[in-house]
Amino acid sequence: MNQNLYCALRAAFPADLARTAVECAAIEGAAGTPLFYTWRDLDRSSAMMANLLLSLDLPTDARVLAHTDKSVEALILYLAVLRAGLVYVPLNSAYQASELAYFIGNAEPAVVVCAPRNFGWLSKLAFRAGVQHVYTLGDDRSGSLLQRAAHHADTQTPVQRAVSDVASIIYTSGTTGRSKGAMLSHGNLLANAQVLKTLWGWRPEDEGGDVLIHALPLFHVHGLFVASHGALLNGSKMLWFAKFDARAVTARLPEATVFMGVPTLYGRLLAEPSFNAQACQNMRLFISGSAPLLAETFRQFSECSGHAILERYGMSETVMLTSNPYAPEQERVAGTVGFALPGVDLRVTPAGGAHIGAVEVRGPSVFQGYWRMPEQTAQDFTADGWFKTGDLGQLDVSGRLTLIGRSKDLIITGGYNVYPAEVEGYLNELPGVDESAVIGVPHADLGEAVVAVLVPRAGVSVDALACIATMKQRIAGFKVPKHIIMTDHLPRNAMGKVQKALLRQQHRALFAH
Ligand code: MCA
Repeated sequence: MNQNLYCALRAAFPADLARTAVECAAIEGAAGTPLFYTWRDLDRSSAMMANLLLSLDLPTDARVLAHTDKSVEALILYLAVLRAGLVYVPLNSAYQASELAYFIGNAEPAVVVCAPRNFGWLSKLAFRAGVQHVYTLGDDRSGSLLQRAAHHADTQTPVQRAVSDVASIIYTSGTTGRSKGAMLSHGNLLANAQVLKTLWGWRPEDEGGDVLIHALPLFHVHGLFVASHGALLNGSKMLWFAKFDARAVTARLPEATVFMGVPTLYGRLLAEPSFNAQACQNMRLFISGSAPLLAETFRQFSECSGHAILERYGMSETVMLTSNPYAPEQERVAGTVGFALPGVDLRVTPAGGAHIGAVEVRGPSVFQGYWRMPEQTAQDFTADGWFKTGDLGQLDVSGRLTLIGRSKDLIITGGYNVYPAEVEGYLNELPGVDESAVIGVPHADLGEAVVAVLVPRAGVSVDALACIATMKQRIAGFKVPKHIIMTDHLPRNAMGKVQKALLRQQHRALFAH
């Protein structure tokens, strides 16, 4: 039996392929009228793109790297790579040349698909690295990928794939500063999508069906797998937003039933004057993840919308692991991430007798390892095969998990992971900088904001704003410190390790206003 994930998704398409699969919601002031894609469009277009990819005679595990703006065509490209049996490697569209150079060097893709505006520098970088094919894909249905695919047949039988064959590589930054490619298989993704479909009560058409508001980026697990697979595997329509806009999303809530977001999005909905219980009357489920949801946000949202947000927990390496209960009679407890999904084994291994310990997991959606990093992979699994998440947590007697912190140096800002070591590496290369420490401090909108404490070389003056401006030209904006504090030394413990907890404490009120 063909375990290609596309087969399972295609089997869930509605019988009437002429129905709308995706409706692009226009954001106020945006040009053009909303666009509609039918299920037949998804199937035909992904077949044409798959046939284009297959015409290139690529090796079976060839990687297709996508660095594009969010669009339905980018989603169709993902489906095409699945059905062509190749490996999809999505990258944050905010990444710049130095970051792309690393990813292309590490993933060694056979194909790169990029936004037309980046073709100049990115194609040079790609061809120099030995990439054979570079196509462009705009967010306005422009680009060479679509032009070339248009010449190919609109039917294609998904290439035979086994459960353990890699379907996608999701880069998740490493605490040592260099990203690691988490290899997720067709089986990993399908197992998780099937469990969530049941657990979150996705409704069949004859029970009213569902409409998902999709306002997340497509280059992470949350938007690409948890949200898109949820709708696709249920044959449900998506109301599609190229980027989150609280007012525009609120205006469409009355037509929808499910929304997934990071806590920042919930904070912004609460700040939107038109957002209220009436707008949410048709909704049945609001899900939050990717970053901790403040209990205060949970409470305010409940009061304002009449809905208790369902918080869940997952990782790029494991897809979803735990969820607060869906059933109304079971309590969703703010500040907790609920219970292990069916099929997921989860344990907390306390260190030194404390109740808090390292969260370790096993299960069908735990990844196949890090791309070309066997040692790192081995380090991140216990001898008895449990994956070490790097998160610290506490299980109560009922098995409900509360995440308490992280054993790794990580900042989650607006739902994006930022690893201080990577940012420190770039800061320390700036002229006049002796060393730096990057920390996360509380931020009302982003949850945590990236902040740097920087030590200039003796006798050298360094301008903080100039450092930020330079960093913005080198790395993705979300990683760039929102603020840089100059100091003459960094606090260190007896082992000489920078005391980041102390710095976080000292600067925790930086964005308090
Ligand atoms: C944008 N900026 C940010 C962030 N996003 N700064 C810090 N953190 C961020 N997350 C900066 C930009 O660099 C820019 O800076 C300015 O904000 C405006 O950029 P814009 O793109 O307009 O920002 P936005 O539209 O306000 O975006 C904020 C956002 C976005 C909507 C919260 O970050 C977002 O969609 N986050 C979701 C991320 C996500 O999907 N996470 C899932 C990964 P300047 O103006 O200075 O140039 S985690 C995951 O998948 C796991 C497995 C899980 O469990 O879900």
